[in-house]
Amino acid sequence: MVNVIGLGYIGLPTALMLASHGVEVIGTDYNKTLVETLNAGRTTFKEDGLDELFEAAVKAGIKFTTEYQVTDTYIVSVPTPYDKYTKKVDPAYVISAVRDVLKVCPKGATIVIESTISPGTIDRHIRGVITDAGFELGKDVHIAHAPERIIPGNMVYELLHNNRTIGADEREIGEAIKKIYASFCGGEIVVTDIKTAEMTKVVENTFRAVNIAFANELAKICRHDNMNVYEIIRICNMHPRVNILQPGPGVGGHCISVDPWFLVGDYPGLAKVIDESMKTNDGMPDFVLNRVYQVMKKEGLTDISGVGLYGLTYKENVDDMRESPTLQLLASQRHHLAAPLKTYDPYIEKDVVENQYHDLDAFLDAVDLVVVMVKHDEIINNQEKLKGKVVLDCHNVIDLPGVYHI
Ligand code: SAJ
Repeated sequence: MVNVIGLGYIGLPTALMLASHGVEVIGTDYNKTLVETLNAGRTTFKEDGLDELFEAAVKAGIKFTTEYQVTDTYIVSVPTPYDKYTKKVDPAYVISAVRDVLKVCPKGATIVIESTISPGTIDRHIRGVITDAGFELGKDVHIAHAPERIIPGNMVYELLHNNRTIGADEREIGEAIKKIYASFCGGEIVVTDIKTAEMTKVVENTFRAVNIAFANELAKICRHDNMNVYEIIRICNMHPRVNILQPGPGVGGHCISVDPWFLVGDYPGLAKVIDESMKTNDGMPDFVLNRVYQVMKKEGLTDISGVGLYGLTYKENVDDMRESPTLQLLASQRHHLAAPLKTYDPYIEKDVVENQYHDLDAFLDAVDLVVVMVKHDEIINNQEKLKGKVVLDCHNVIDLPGVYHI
């Protein structure tokens, strides 16, 4: 039996996937309300295919509880925030989950850490917790790292098809864990050592962050000298060895806007390109705000309360707002303006900010200038509703005459 610890964005789909592919699974989370919701037959966030997967897993017998189980395999999938000052990973949740596992696990058990951690985290923070509790590593308890790589918005597909990496001290343990993941994962599963597995995960997200920062910097250069960044990137990407990502209003989510900082925090003075890239991406919401003022001036608009931000989530077609560029923009404009800008997002039903609308038409009626912060399908499919509005399209998805870009 596998005990999945942490039933959030990654732990829940992973537990469901295992259960619906014949592995006996119990999911544990210390959040009582979350466990109650799952036991009442409801999922806790929106994701394509998640409800169907949930149904299949429940049919297969998955259980949810707040209790840690006595078993031979644990998969720990708890948050790993970063410390905003030191830029280092904060392993507190992982440490406390491992401590709790050690209270119940039998001898010979394997603890798999799925949470993203910076290279050396297991050496520095986890091995000591295990030995301090009186367990001999590699004998009483085995440790492995199996970082997830799925993308929100396409999680179910990517769980089934992505390649995976498993880091372990002993080959046999790596192979045993590989077998468990291979129950559902059709991709290649590479077994390596723990530090390599830790580093590869962080490097993948850093690669994407640096590439997006490059695109954002190009957008700034092109804006400065009146060139079309989208056309330039499109043509450059026709070269067989060039693949530039897209500029945007900023980088959000809990991965690409966070993980690269681990390298900056751990290797200050070495991770220079990464440091600059993160600053470039973090500066994009302010760049958008400046662009809003430029557009207003050009259009003769004087009332900032007529500006509306379309989209609150960190990217399209998800309901996750962590580190969202729109929230970053609202936080930075708070100091300049009396009232926050108007916002609307079809995926956010709860009131999370002031001046938030819950209906697209009502939102559009209330504003003169629409800033497309998130390219949800809703706005792409309803772009005729933007006719007559001034539009600042931060993603180059609106095909109407006179649209402004970042
Ligand atoms: N973004 C751009 N330009 C682009 C692509 C994305 O500005 O061309 C922005 C998005 O709007 C968003 C942010 O970047 O704000 C991040 O979105 P994303 O879709 O690139 O990635 P995430 O954070 O949803 O998921 C990433 C994925 N990592 C990689 O693609 C290398 C995913 O595979 C990881 O599993 C996930 O991080 C994670 O959990 O680490």
